[in-house]
Amino acid sequence: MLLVGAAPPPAEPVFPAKGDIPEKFVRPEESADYIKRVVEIPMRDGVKLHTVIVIPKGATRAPIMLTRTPYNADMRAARTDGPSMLATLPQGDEVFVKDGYIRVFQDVRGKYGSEGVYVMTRPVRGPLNPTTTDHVTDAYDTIDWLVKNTPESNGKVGMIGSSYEGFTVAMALLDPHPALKVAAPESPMVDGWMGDDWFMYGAFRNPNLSYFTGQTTKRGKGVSSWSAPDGADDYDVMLKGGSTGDVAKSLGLDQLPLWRRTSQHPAYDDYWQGQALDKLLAKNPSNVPTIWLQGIWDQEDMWGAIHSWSELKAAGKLANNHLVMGPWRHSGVNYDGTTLGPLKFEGDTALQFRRDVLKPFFDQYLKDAAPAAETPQVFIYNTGENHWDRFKDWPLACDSGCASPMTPMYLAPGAGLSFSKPAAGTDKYVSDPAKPVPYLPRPVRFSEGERWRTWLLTDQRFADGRPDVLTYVTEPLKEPLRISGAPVAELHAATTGTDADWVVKVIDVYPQMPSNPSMDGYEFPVSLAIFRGRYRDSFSKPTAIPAGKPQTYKFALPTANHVFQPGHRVMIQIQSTLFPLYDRNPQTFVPNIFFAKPGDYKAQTHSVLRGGSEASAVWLPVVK
Ligand code: PG9
Repeated sequence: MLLVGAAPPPAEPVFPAKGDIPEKFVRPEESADYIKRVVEIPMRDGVKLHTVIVIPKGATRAPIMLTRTPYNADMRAARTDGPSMLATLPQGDEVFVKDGYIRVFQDVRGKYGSEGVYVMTRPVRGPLNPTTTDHVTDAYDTIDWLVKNTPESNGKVGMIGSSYEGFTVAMALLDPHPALKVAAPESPMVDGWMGDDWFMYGAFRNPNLSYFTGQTTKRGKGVSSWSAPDGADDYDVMLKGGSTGDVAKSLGLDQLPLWRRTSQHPAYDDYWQGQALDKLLAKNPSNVPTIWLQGIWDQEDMWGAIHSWSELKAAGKLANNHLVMGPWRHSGVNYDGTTLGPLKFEGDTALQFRRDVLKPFFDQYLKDAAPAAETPQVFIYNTGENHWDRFKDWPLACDSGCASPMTPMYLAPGAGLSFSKPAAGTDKYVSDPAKPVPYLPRPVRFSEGERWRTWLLTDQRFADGRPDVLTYVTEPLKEPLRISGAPVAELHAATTGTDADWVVKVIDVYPQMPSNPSMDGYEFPVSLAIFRGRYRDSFSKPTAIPAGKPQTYKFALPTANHVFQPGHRVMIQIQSTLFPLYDRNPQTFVPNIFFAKPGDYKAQTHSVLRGGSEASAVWLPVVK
């Protein structure tokens, strides 16, 4: 508001005795188009949680959108420090801000401004949490307070958030407050062992060491532990560092309960199973309309959304649960979705989703008289044809209960691939933990944000010439080949060692692309996973691999909705490391790989069997 006829400020000497920075500066409320109310909301145990409520000026009967965060609520509600609510709140909120929503960010207990004890992704009350509070109760108490104390609201709350913030949304669904009318867990961290953040099928993600210190050395922003000197290659740093346990110790992580706990539970034991939120949700399904969403190339939480949705579907709760998978990196839904790595889309796919699907969905349940949104049951980007697909169900192909069965693509002689079972044979490679296959072309630096965010889309040509990577490829396709579901790797393989990791990648090999030469010959990873061999028979009870005896390793790769176009080729690559992203398997069975000794790391020959009765294949969810 323009102040007309304002009195001049008080007289000021030519030299300010206390300097030019006042003790406090308060922005006049009139200059902003919103009110920021900072409150400490009491939980049932008396602990107060720091909460920032941003209200459009003049709001009445406005819906509330709540995010509970370990990443600093004050900061989350202050993208810029300006007078406009649109600029103050995150990019992903814009469609809601433009329509008058009230936005709330809250620090989870024990982080930043909130009181209480912080426990990483605090488990639900029970065997893993003997206290009286968890994210279920804290969300409940917060919503209860908000609807009673925000007179500008209509008493209806939606929860939204990505990753850790998505985890807190999913937790709230275990016992939702009646005012929680809609939810969007975005890339929620749901199962830390199977594929979200900490591990993938038992292989540990080394950059977590830095996340552990960043999150748990201080109530506020923690220390960054990463030690690589400028210009160094984290590949070398991690290799010289020894086991992940050695590196953790050298960085001081022995002082952190989170590291001690994680390193004492390398297998999928009760500790991890008791936190698997997809299973907990299926046992206590809510009626809250929910959109589960994640990026197709989510480099951090590839497990949570799709598995939560699938478990809820299996529990008969399809009606109120929707699935969205966009062509995004981790949390990409909240940013610009026009490009990703080498891919260029038709328009901003993230904005399209937020504006055309998410916002109408939230409106339907949160606004007083909003029309019903036509929310697709399943909304998945087709990454080969470059458009959104709407489906009534998902996947389109699977082992049983789907429109199409899975189709095996067998490893064939001469580095080929075949839909029919070939004659028996073997391919071998030496996997040497002293020279692990990198996950990105070297030098690798964990601190390079853009490379981390797009590593899952990296051209795999850097790997396929290596002697420790098996590469199989089809002839150029004559017809389009569509896959809609999760590919399943079925390897029959032997090793001279007693443990091994297996990495399987499904790759789309581009032909010459005259109109897009940067994609000429690009080996584009459609879906890939790493699997720790000791867990082939049981995730909770690892066993040594009998040296020289073929074993079966069967595991699902991340979900894909992709069309391999005519002229493209399908490629499968098999290797045993994605270093230094994942910790090295010493290839000698030891009780706990975190603490393997230098002498345990041994080069071993791995043999992958083709054809005959032990025909290795990748089962593709082919849709005719
Ligand atoms: N992927 C991050 C995370 C979530 C939960 C636990 C640990 C890390 C995140 O982006 O929040």
